[in-house]
Order: sequence, then C-alpha cells, then structure tokens
Amino acid sequence: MSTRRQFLVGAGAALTGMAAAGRASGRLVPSGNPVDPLRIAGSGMDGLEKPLVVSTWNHGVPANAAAFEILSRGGRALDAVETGVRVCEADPSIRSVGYGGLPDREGHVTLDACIMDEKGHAGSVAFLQNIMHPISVARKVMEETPHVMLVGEGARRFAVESGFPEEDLLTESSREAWQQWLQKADYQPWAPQSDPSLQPAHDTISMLAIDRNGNLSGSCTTSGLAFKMHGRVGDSPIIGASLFVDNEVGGACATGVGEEVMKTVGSFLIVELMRQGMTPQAACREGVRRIVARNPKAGELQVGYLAIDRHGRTGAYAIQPGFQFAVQSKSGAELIDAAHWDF
Ligand code: SD4
Repeated sequence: MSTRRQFLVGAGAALTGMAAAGRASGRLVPSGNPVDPLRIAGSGMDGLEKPLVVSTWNHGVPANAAAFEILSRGGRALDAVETGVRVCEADPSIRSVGYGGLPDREGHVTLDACIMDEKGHAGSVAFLQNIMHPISVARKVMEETPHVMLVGEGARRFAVESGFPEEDLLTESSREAWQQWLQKADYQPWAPQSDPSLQPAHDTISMLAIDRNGNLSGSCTTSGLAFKMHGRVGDSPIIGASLFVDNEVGGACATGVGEEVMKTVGSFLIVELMRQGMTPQAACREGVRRIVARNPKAGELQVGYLAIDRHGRTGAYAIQPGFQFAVQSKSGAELIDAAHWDF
C-alpha cells in the first residue's frame, strides 16, 4: 500500500500545503485484501514519536500547529486537543465547525462536541446554539459537573453561566448557502459526498494527542451535517462513537456520516481492536469494514477514522477516497491521504 504524504515545514509552507491539498485529486492506491484487516501493515508515522498530534482533514494543519505549541513546551495533551480544535471553531471559512458552520434546514447553526482525557474522564455538548467554542463547554461539563453530556438549551445556559459569550454563528456566506439549498430543499443530509460543490460541508475536526509524559487525550467538534433536520445530533458528541481514548491502549476518532459511526460505535471499536493487538491502521480499516459490510449503500457515504496507539503509531482509513489527516511531531507537519475501501 502506498500513501501520499505532503511534508509541510513552517507556517508559510503549511498554508501552501493546505492549498495544494485542496487541489489534490485524493486518489489512492487500493488497499489490499478487504477480508483480512490484520494483513494491513501499519502506516503513518513510525511510532515512538512523542509528543505527537493528529487530526482530521486539511484544517487539521493549523489546528495541530496550535496544539503542538502546547505539547512541545511539555504541556498536557488535554490542553493541546482543546486549544487545537478551537482554531477551527473560530474560523468562519471552515463551514463545518463552530462559527461559520452551515446551519440546519431551518437556518440554525447547532453544534456538537466532546472531549476525553488520559484518565477516561469525558465531557460533551450536543445541539448547542450561539456559543462559538463548544469544545471548551464540553471540557467544563467534564471538569465542573458530575455529568458527561449536556444538550440544547441546558447546555447553552450552562455555557452562559460559565462565562461564554453568546453570539450569532451564522455568517453571511453560510446563510447564502442555506438559502440556495432552500430553493430545492431536497433533504439528502449526506449529499456533500455526491455534490462536490458542498464538499466543505463535510469536515468535522477530530484530534488526538499524546504528550511528553505519554498521556493521551482527544477532542471532536462540528456543526454536523449541513441542512440536517432541526434537532438532529450526530456521532460527534457521543463518547465511543466519534471519539474514544484509553491511556493504556490508544485513541480513535471519526469524521463523516455520524449515523454510521454511531451504529457501529466506531471509535470504541477501534480502541478495543488495538487492545487486542491490531495496529491503528488495521483497526481503522476494520471499523470501516463493519460499516461497509452491513450497509449496501455505504459506497455513497463517507466515514473516515483516525487512530493513534500509546506508542505514537498512527493509522487512518475511510470508505471513500478524499479523506486526509494532519500529523505534527518534532519531525514536522504532514498532510496525509488516508487509505480507503476498495469496492
Ligand atoms: C456528523 N460526523 O454530524 C458529523 C459530520 C462530519 O465530516 O463529521 N462531517 O455526523
């Protein structure tokens, strides 16, 4: 199996690399025997490289840079994964996360996020509106309440009481995209894969980091599927689906059609497979295989998994071509095309 990689050195080069990634075809060499995931060799970084941060899609490059700044100073993985994804939450040009996210079919931006630390503590928010940084609210749920998950109005109230400002997250360009969608109002929440003009709608950021002490944490934040039903919540705030971290084993995270990830409890599955000895790459591939095996329409959907084990070995696998993940360590920053299913 061969994997296309782009090495990005320094901030300027990172941006050049991101632009190039946007132009890339995303085509990859088919990935081998689909029935024996254990035969897939590990790929990604060679392992034992700490600290290390990985995240989904090309917007992971600047997010990783922010996270790595913390890790390289000896900081905690938890701080890194929160700080890293906040970069995307605040960026209005990223129309799938936080401020500027595409709204639901009624025009409301509703956000989902979760976070997990090295001790197995977890926090999450779902269907949160008017708060730019759901990942930080999720962390507060984890650290300052006896609960794991707050949703909707309760989550918003908790955020405001915790000092988060309320703001309108619907940007002009996302409003225009919604109004254009309304002209047909064709309800196909997974359409972005088949409609290239909506590709940016499908780009949740999930991040995993391992710090100098070998501790793991993960985060995930999204505005969810574009033009979804009001009230629809995907995998992104569900611990075990979009994200799972076990310090003794590793971590896994997801992007793509959340319904498929939830039905297979994808990230938990991948961590458990790594516990049984699979490489991160083989485990991600098996996560994809479970979806493909039970859903005859899987070829029309995208789900991408990314995993890291406690040694710092990484792996990624997607249903379709086009899924990229960003890696940063002291060796530099990379944007890598994930392997994909060979239908
Ligand atoms: C969801 N998993 O809401 C998210 C969407 C996503 O890349 O990841 N898009 O189902």
